[in-house]
Amino acid sequence: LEPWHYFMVRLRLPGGGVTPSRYLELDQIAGNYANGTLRMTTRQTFQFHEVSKKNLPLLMKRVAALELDTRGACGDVNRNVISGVNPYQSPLHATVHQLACAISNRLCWRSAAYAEIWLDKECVYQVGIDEEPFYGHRYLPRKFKIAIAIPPQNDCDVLANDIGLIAIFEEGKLQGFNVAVGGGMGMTYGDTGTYPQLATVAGFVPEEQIVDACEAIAAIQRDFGDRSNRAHARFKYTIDDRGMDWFGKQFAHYHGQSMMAAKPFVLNSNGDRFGWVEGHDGHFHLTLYIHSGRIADTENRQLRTALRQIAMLHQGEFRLTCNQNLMIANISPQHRPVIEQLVAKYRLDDGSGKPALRLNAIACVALPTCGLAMAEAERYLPRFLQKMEEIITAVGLPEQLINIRISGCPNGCARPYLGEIALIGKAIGKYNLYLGADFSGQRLNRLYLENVDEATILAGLKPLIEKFASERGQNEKFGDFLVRSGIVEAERNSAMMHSA
Ligand code: SRM
Ligand code: SF4
Repeated sequence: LEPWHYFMVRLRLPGGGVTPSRYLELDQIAGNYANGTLRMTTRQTFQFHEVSKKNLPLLMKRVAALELDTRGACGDVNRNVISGVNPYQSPLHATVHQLACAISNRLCWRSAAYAEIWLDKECVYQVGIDEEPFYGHRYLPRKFKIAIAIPPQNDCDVLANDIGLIAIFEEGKLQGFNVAVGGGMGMTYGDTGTYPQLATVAGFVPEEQIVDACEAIAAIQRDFGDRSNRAHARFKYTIDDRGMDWFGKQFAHYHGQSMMAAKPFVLNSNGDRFGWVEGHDGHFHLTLYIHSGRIADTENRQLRTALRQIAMLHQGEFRLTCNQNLMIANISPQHRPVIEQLVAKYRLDDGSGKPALRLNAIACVALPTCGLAMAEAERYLPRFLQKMEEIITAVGLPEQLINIRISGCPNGCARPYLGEIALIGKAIGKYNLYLGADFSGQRLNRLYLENVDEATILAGLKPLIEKFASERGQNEKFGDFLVRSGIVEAERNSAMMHSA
């Protein structure tokens, strides 16, 4: 008898789109080979959970039959390139989406071993043939992440990535990208050499060079990243150890020319926009709030059934956001009423209900499937939200949006260091409370309370929310208020990580 192992499988889905017919197949795969749920992630793709060893090859073949794959969804390679843009919104958005796919394809690993192992293809490896012209035999020192934002939206938390591309456009025409480097969220408790960090804007690269530029930057990390210590192997440490001047010189060498001076840009929010939006061609797009990205049928809500019904009628696309939510994109005016009926019938959440706190709340998977979890996250979020909603409603602010992030451990899969309020797991029922990020993904938060239970967290937050309600400036956000009123310090560096 073998031990009972099960697997998580994550798709590569650059830019996060699937057709309704593919969605229906993925839903069926989740039912046949996984735990009957689909999980949308903070990097815009689907995960299947609890896939048994027996079902694993069957699942992989079904995924391949959809012309989808899992290459680069995990491992020490470039990961899913994320870009919260909806390509149907405007020609500019479509171009940016195509670039996300082009970067993903350029940095996708090529080894035929994938097909040999999962798709029963014959071994084609020949000595002397270079299967991986970019990655070579050793791939990258660590995972590598790229995101693209179109200002003023920062719905992908662009600065949390190894490479963050910020689109620069004039009169609706894409000029190129400001390129930020060295972002990342993960840290390890007790290891002060590890820290979350926002990427630094290094300069501007014209549109036609951006795919090459990303390859050049990934090659710098491939050649200089730390291969001796995995906790120090992310690109942020490669850059911090050597400095931005060093990076600039390496970039000029690897890319063949220097970056130009960065262009001005403004980012004003890092959440999703919910509800209906009309695109440039008169088609509609509906973004739904999905609690922690989990598509499941439960006693209270038949979400999986509802989305299946929509997929059977919908002729546009399903688009995953970088915040675990779902957009039903490209709905013709004729089809809008039928989608509206299904949204109403299944009581799907289009963001119009109050309190509004849940709309900017993200939790990572954590228990029971994540082997690294120290505390609950996805399963704890509803309870925490309910408690916070009571507090925010009592002070008369049911419409207030606050970025709330919960991660079950300091790896930071919910990008918690960018939460105005964040809980990061320490032990079962215990969290570190971080406060004071901004609302646009451009300021990290600070540790406020360490290793505390729910009662202590709520007792700490209640007076702050009350103070916010009575003393906030017009349109002031909670995180900014905490900084302005001196409750948390504005900026921090790695040395400040462990103190309030
Ligand atoms: Fe993550 C590892 C889930 C986004 C930082 N992450 C894991 C693993 C695979 C646990 C493991 O290695 O055994 C988790 C699987 C849990 C499960 O049961 O499904 C896991 N990460 C997730 C997801 C599903 C969270 C979610 O609830 O949406 C996200 C999937 C992304 C995707 O589709 O590719 C996810 N992970 C992130 C992010 C956010 C982002 O990329 O925007 C981060 C922080 C950004 C960063 O990388 O710096 C993140 N995950 C990590 C780390 C820490 C990396 C580090 O530099 O220290 C680990 C652990 C590791 O790599 O050793 C990790
Ligand atoms: Fe698991 Fe930690 Fe990532 Fe949450 S943050 S999914 S607990 S690795």
